[in-house]
Amino acid sequence: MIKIEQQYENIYLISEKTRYEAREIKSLFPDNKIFICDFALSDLNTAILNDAEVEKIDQCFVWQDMICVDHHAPHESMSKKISSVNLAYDLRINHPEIFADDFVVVINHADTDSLLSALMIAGIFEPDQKWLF
Ligand SMILES: [Mn+2]
Repeated sequence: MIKIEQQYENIYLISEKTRYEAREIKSLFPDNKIFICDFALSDLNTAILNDAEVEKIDQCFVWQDMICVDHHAPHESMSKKISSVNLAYDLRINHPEIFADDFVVVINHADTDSLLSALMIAGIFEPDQKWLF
């Protein structure tokens, strides 16, 4: 059972475990638009590995109405060295329209790329190139 460990503004740190299904995250925030930063969904990864058609916005996969800002996806676009911060930056710069309504940001750990990508997606930190890797 996942639980919310910490909340700051619209950023939620959930308990860390090895696998997450999309529905587990959605059940925590059933009424919200959800951005996931810097961790993977196992069912999304399965779809990617099976070459399923998965919608993308910029370099981020859209899965079960959630936008996954995560560089861990098993996809060729992520095989180069890239940080979730870069994905967050590009999304913020290129797609301001998807941030117009209320939303939540979900992270499952609190290292640098997780926090920076979440702060940028949440709109608390302005996107700045100095944080790119
Ligand atoms: Mn991380």
